[in-house]
Amino acid sequence: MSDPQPVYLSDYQPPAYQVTHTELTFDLDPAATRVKAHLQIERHPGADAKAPLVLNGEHLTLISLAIDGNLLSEAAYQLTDEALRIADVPEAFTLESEVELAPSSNTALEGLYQSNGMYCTQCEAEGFRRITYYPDRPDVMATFKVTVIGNATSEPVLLSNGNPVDQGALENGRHFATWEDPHPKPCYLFALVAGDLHKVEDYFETTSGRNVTLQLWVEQENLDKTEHAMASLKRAMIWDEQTYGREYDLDLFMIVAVNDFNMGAMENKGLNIFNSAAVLTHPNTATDAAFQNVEGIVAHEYFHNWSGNRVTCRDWFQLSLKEGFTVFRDQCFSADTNSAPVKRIQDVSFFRTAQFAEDAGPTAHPIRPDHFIEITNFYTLTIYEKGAEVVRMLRNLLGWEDFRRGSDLYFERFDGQAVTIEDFVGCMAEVSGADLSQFMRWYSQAGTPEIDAHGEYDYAHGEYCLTLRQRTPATPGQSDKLPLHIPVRMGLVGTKSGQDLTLTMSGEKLGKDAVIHLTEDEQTFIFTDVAEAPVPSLLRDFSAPVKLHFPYSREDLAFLLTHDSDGFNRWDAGQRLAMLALDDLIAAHRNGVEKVMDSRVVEAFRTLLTGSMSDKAVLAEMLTLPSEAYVAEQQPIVDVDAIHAAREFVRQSLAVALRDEFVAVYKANQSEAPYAPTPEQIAQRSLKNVALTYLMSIEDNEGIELSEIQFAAEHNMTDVRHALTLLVHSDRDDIASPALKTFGEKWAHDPLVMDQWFTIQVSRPQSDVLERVQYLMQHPAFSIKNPNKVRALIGAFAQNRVNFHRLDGKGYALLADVVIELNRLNPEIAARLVTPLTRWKRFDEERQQLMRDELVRIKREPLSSNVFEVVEKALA
Ligand code: 0A1
Ligand code: ZN
Repeated sequence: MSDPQPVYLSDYQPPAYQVTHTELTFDLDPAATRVKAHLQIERHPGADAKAPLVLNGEHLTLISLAIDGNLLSEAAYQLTDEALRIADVPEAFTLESEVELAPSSNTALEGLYQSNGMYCTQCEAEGFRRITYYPDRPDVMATFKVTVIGNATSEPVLLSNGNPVDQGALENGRHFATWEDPHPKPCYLFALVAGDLHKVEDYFETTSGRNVTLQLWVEQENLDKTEHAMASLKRAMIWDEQTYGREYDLDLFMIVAVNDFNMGAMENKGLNIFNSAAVLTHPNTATDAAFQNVEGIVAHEYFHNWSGNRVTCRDWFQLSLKEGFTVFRDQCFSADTNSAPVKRIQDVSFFRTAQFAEDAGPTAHPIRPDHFIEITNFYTLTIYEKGAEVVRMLRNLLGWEDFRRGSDLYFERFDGQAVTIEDFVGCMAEVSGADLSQFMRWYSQAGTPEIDAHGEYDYAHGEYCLTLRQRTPATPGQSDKLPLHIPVRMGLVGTKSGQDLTLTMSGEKLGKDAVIHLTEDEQTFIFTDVAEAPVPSLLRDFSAPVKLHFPYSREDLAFLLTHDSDGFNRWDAGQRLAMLALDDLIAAHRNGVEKVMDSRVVEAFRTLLTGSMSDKAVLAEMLTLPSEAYVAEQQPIVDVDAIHAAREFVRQSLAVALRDEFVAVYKANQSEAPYAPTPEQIAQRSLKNVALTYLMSIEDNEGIELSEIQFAAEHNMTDVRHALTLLVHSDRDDIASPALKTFGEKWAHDPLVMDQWFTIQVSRPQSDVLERVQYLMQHPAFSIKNPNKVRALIGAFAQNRVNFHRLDGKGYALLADVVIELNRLNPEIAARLVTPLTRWKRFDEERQQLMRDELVRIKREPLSSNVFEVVEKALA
């Protein structure tokens, strides 16, 4: 067998044939579903009259094929494992086909599959080709009419996109429903759901007066977990009307929850399908983080109705066109709905840890890749989150008003079309008159740009001179990088006044907060009339997705921590201060020198804990140390044990020094109020739980007691889970083991809670974790076929830095074993799961060797194209 080959953006050709209308009939059966397709097809006016018709199709058994009613003999077409080719077709015709497929044995969860007995589909990116022979590409857009036939008892509910137009009983206990979607769509937005589902219904009236029925379909036992998602949906609908002027365009909007799903959710037209973890919440079963996640994902999928569905992507290289824009939209929605600074801090903190690592690893790629082997490998943090940062930069460069005008133009001009990133950026340039040609490099250049900055204050002339130098490190296949257009939002904070100083450049007053544009390799910016020595506050609100290096002293950082007018940079100053202390301690640990805590960090924390900071949510973030993963990201070679030891030392030193303050903060933020996922309550709970985390790092008696009480009170899952985690991660197994047992028994019936139960256990730092993972893989609640379980147990274990990176290599071997098994069952999940091993270059030689050995072992297997692509890159 030859290796899978990449496709290239530069090879793009418009389709020779368009499907203008698609009619499908599904006769559902677990092992032998029949799908009849009736396609109206037209040759593209510009295409060669002799162009063959080539349709994608995989894992299908062809039963019959006809053109304009005439059955085709086998000689009239060619069939391979991946395509159906008909050499000679008229200019316009109908193609009828019938195929058979087996949903019950579809463990890849792409195309039509069964989850808990219920039928559902996942077609993005290239799953539709597992349903019928079709030009499975996003630039083929058709209207759809779909009839679903199922058993009236086991599948009382039959759903597809658009509006229900017919339904009725059939012989043998069967029944049918017919759906019509008037909006032309690419086949990746097709969806079908059939099963024993129950609905919660609500209504929404759009600004122009359209009455929309909103339905959330779930299994019966989950009916009490739908309220938050429904409320979130309505908030998202209003927000998109008010913020982007976008209204919903059908009379019905449906969301379905399924247990087996590869990703978070899917924006199928009018019929969003959700991983149950991304939609179901209840105070007793879901944490605050889960509530916020659900709100964001519901909004994300809803926003796709315009950014993705009405205007879609020409080809999959343009994926960030819909994903970057939609993530940016959902981030702004969540910021508006909750605490804006906290949302930004959390997003950036995750981004700098995980996307920076991706950009520095063997699978680094631009937000518009120029080739790929397997598109499902490109649903990445780069395409999504870096894509959103780039859209955010556009918003900041243009200002909201022009950005909104650009967005209006984009939706209006390209409605019903499949377009490119140039089309989007072109609208932004057109309405604003901005020259965005250099900016376009953000789409084609991979890697995280680094800015080396330094500044000098000239007392005599009252001038501050800031020099910025940019470089983007080489990434695989891209050694030479060009300078990018980097907007740097900044201020100069006066060290005497503690206030932002007015920025004056070349005689022009820019205000107290301004954006300077770094476009060259190196540029110097001279600010005049600077009356006092300043500390620069750079890259405010993380104005560009870059690494910024500035030689801040610890005093500078302590100053910014309390004086910066930008909330994000106040937090960042605290993180930088903690990083400096951690760097020293990592070095001390390595050199076997006694560790000494930096008193400036202790004092900064004391100020925070005893000060009058009113935003508790931001305060909780400021009291949280950079994660081990983030610290690792800053090291040239990751020293797993030194990082863990240093971070524990800082935590414990802070807990010892500020014990009483933490107890006081905990007590001041306890509340008996009934649970609500409001920003105020969430802020209070996070602050309280951060304080408890410090107390538990020293196994303080009062901390243990408070954790036990919090666990037993069963007030809400946020508090219960946090307390249980702290107990399980402490050395007090005498308390933790019975608590885990109680929790596991109480929630044995609830898969989403059991996921949390798995994660809590395998993320503890103690050295028994590997054995626990092996043991839990045999637990009845675990199934390797369910992606949520795999993520909760195996994925979480691979994030457990000290245990996954054990020096005997057993952590790596366990992951490789699971990857090998999943490679056969669910290649998409297998390819994601292998990621931690691909980062081997970042570790010491011994670990490098062990990780490589496992990758080589995986490579010897007969691999799916998904795993092949990732492992091949990792070993290159
Ligand atoms: N478009 C969805 C994410 C998604 C992508 C691929 C999937 O299967 C391969 C499933 C969902 C979103 O952005 O939410
Ligand atoms: Zn999306």
